[in-house]
Amino acid sequence: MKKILVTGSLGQIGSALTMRLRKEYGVDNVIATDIRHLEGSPIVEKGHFEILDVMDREKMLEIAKRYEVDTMIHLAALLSAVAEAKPQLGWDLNMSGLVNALEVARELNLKFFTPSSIAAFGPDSPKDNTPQDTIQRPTTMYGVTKVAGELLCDYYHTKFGLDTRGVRFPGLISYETEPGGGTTDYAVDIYYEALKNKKYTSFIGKGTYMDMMYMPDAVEAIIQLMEAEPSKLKHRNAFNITAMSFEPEEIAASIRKIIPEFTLDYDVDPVRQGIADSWPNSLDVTDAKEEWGFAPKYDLDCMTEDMLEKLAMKLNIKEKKLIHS
Ligand code: AKB
Repeated sequence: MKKILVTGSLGQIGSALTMRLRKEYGVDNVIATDIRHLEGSPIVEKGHFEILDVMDREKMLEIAKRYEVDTMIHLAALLSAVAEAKPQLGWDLNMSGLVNALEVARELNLKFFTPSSIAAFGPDSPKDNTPQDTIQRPTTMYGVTKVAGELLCDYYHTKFGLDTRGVRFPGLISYETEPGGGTTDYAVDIYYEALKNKKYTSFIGKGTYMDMMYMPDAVEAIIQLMEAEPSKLKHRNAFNITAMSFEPEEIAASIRKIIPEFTLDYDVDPVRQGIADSWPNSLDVTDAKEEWGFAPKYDLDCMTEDMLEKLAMKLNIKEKKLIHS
């Protein structure tokens, strides 16, 4: 990758990734785009930034040509709970946005990355240690767009020789930008509430295991996969990756190591619980390790410590065990 166009750069993955890419490849070599402008954001103010609605293929092509990019990282999409509430919009945005991005990539012969998700699996997939290659019959609109997206990216690779690559992200946990409308978002909200109110009411029920990963590992995984030697890749769209699998009581126990008075209760949201129940408990990541050396660094306790420390700074909250002398 030399010059990279990012769509959805103000979103949860985009805001962490854009800053990391600018550091790695140079500020002038990363073109951040988003449908909205965000006053005061370093993504907007500390590098190239363009307003782009991914439904507008002409403008996407014009920006890609003007900056002479060689790589497209297409992130703009609706997450699971929002796409379930607005399925037509979920299909339109997730699929038309992806087709536009792939077409621009085809015309300019760009390297291409777009994320898939654990949502690409469904209730018929094996629940534990879900294999890389297995049955994928998702029951959510988001999942349908993710499976279709994986197939489409593989199609552009085999039919047109485009260098498309992707991962199936688990729930991503980050402190920079809050996610919007995902099923795994409880695992982000819980840290905010632990610091602010020392208690959290979970919309995901006790005993529900889902795969998760801390954002710094997710960002490194994208860079590592995009820089991997193409001849080593037997798979392309998309690799299972995860760093941990936990249920609400386990993240609460991890938080209690730093905030002992933290309490957790439940008010389960049937829609998001239904989505979570249709997803795997844990993924098998052997192929990502073997084909491009996937190696996440953060486990649950390391992530909790870093997350609470960074969030406490951001929210200006002083927490005894987080104050290092
Ligand atoms: C969501 O919950 O929708 C996302 C995902 C797992 O893709 N975080």
